[in-house]
Amino acid sequence: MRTGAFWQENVVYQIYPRSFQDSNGDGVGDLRGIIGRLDYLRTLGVGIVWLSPVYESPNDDNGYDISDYEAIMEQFGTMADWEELLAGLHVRGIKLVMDLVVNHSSDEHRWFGESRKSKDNPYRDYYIWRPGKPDGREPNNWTSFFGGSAWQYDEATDEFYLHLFSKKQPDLNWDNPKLRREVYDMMKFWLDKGIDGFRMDVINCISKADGLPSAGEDRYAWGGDFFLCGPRLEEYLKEMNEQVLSRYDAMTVGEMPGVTPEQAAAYTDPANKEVNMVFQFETMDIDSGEGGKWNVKPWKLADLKAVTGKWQNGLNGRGWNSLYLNNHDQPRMVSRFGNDTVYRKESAKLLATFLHTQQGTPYIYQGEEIGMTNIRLPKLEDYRDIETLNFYRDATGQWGWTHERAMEAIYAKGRDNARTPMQWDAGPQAGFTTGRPWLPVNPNYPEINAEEALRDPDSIFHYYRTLIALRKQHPILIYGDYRILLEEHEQIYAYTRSWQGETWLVLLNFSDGAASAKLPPELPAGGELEPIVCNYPDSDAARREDVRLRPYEALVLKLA
Ligand code: ISL
Repeated sequence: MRTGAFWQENVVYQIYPRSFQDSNGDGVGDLRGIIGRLDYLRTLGVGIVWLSPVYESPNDDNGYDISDYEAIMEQFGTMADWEELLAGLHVRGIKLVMDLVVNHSSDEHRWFGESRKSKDNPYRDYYIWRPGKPDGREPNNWTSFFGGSAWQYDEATDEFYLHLFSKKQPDLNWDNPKLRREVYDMMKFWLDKGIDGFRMDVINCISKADGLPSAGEDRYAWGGDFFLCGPRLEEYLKEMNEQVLSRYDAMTVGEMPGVTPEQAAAYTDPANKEVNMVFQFETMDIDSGEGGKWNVKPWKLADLKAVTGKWQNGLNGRGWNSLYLNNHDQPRMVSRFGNDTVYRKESAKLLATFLHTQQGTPYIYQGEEIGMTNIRLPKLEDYRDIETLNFYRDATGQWGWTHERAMEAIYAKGRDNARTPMQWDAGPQAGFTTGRPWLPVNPNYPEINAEEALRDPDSIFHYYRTLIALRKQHPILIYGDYRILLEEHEQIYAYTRSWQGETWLVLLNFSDGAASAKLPPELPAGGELEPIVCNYPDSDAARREDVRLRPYEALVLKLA
């Protein structure tokens, strides 16, 4: 395990530009909007910004469908605006990480326009084309992440192309060295402009199994076994590192659905020269039942402990964890893992404590730092997310779900929960736009907004500042070994962090009731407990062997 890298010692803040700040009244966030909010980020204390895609895109999937990798989306501004943003971040000591979306492009990318023209076009092999089965069916039975077949028939050449996401997101063919070269050149284009790294979208999907075999006998089936962490993934990551990343001081975080701790330990082991971190999905799956995310089941603290332990221990001493509980694809964490009504503040702070006291790099998703919550939009037509809309179609069609059941699933898991505009103040449209926002503002903005959070010394925002500053001062929070205590406790999540002879104790009451426990006697020697941080004003909750915690109380103590 390495130590001392900037991407280990800083906290990352994710900006979803469409929803962050609009500067020109068109209802869509933009680069100049972000530029106007840089001091807010500096006040928070984050050291790295991850910017979701700002490239030219027809926005079938809000910028994750890119039609020109080296141009800025007109709605967001110009390259000059982007350069000003980069400079504005750097002047404040904040690094910039861009989104790299190269498992697929947009179908409106020039490469795809060429590729679909003819079977002998020089760009044909930039994508994955196959003839249909003799009976006219798709080349295999894989379904896409967004529902339906992962293949789209194209008349011009009478073949199908593969799209693991929407049909406007054709998969790039990584087995083609020419395509890989194009991607590496594009990465250099941005690195040469001075960026500090990449967040790599579904990067573990780039190597598909030879022969693209069907997944079983069903008409359609999830084919993840044949494209998640596929046969040549590590080869391609190493090549990318050798050709591009090793020549810059850049960080990488690979988004990897389905990745295991064993795989991640290899991918993030510095000796292997692949990526610095991965985003795993096991934590995000603890409230998913049979058949995936939409089949919502209540999550259990035991599962959170088990998954967290697997990752904390699995990567310790070898690779490096990324720590997140929400992003632009996930519901708001306070609504999902906390309590967004009575104990919103307490539970948001508890979850923040949990994230910032594990080994790894914490990621904050915009609005998390003020405790933004999920939204319930009354009509399906109010939703914009392609995954949500496709789900509703399949659920109420093929699967026979009622409208009510589908809407409840959307309220719990839909991606637009995270995409409502950032709540800046109590003015019209929460200060996000002077126009009509592309997605409604959450009606709770008069109470939950950044201006109010800055004013209130007890706010979630100021608690995040404290945690971020603590992590900077105390390497034990960054590098310390994790060890769970009270494993069977149903309300309390307790663990220690140990580093260079010191031990800290983290106590988290994940319930809305009071909780108590006896601390195990085998805790490292020493009787005194010095409180470091607590989400309640007075922190006398713990004595040496007897712990009492109030609802959602979070307490970090130093064992002296
Ligand atoms: O959003 C999801 C919810 O569980 C996933 O299915 C998601 O699509 C997957 O995690 C991949 O996400 C990334 O790639 C997608 C894009 O829509 C997401 O916004 C992005 O984060 C395709 O580029």
